[in-house]
Amino acid sequence: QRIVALSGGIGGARFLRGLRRAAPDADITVIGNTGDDIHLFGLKVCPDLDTVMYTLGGGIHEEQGWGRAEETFTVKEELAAYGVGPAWFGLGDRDFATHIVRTQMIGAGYPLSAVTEALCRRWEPGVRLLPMSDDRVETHVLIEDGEGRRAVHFQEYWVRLRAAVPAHAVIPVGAESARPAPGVLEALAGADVILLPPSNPVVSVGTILAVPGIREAIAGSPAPVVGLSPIVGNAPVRGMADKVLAAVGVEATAAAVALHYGPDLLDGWLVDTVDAEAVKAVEAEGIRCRSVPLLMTDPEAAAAMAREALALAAEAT
Ligand code: GDP
Ligand code: FO1
Ligand code: CA
Repeated sequence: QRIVALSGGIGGARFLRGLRRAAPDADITVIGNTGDDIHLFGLKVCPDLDTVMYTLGGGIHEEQGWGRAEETFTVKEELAAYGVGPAWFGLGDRDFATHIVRTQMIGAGYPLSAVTEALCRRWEPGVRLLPMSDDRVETHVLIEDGEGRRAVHFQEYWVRLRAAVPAHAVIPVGAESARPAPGVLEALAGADVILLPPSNPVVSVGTILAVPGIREAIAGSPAPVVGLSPIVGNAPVRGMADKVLAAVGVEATAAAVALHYGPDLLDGWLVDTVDAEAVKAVEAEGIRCRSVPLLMTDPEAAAAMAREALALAAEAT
């Protein structure tokens, strides 16, 4: 069975760990969001690709959900001693090595897809991890603060400002001219099942879908497309999905997210048992919907969610 999943960081990565457990013999390709990528200290940082790679490779800081386990921050402290920032973004020593290798390879002319493959040779995530594109795409958020209305990098909005300022728009800068990375459209064309994990619908899945050709390939695929709600009980389980959904005019409910993706994209949708009342509204739009437990409290809970998603996909075939 060939499964293709789109993924952001934490929500996607934890789901994928469950999927690998639920379908150990499947051939899994992950299309990762690169709109969160940021250049710091001359280095290219890819938070979502790294979160997937570290989570599936056993190197993640489990409680935090991003970054490396057993991390230290000597380099960051030394940079701060030189007065070199930004101080608001926490890059650890172990993590720095990943960004150094990545930046060195990019400087030598390798595309991000080849670099990601090389980094994964160490981590052996058990899935094929592809960036959505080798071209630079950067999510910016139009905010309003003391300095007026301006666009900032997504990481500045989220990490420095903690999403505590009003967000008026989310712009995937460069997406319109980006091309899907090598292997992305081929994987979608050969998929038996396409999954949308409970990733952020705007700044993770939305950014991937904004790369011309990807949404079209998914909507046009004969394979069943099943998604899982990142919204449980009218709030994100963690993160700022409610804020960025509001910025694109979508309510933070499990049903509204399904309708935002739309019946042209989705064949099936899973909502949490606390959102059981959403099932009717989603099915009325022509999307099969079930309510099942959707909290990834441990890898087995994530595996149970993956089994439900695959069962719904089988029904939709
Ligand atoms: P990010 O890039 O690190 O923000 O990660 P993703 O975009 O992949 O996932 C973020 C989303 O995961 C958030 O909107 C959360 O609500 C969602 N999420 C996190 N943990 C859970 C969980 O246990 N269950 C569900 N249903 N969603 C979750
Ligand atoms: N998230 C934070 O809240 N604070 C940080 O200092 C931070 C550093 C960081 C470094 C590397 C990395 O891969 C991820 C990092 N994250 C940090 C997480 C990241 O900003 C976001 O959670 C995702 O990009 C959200 O989609
Ligand atoms: Ca992300």
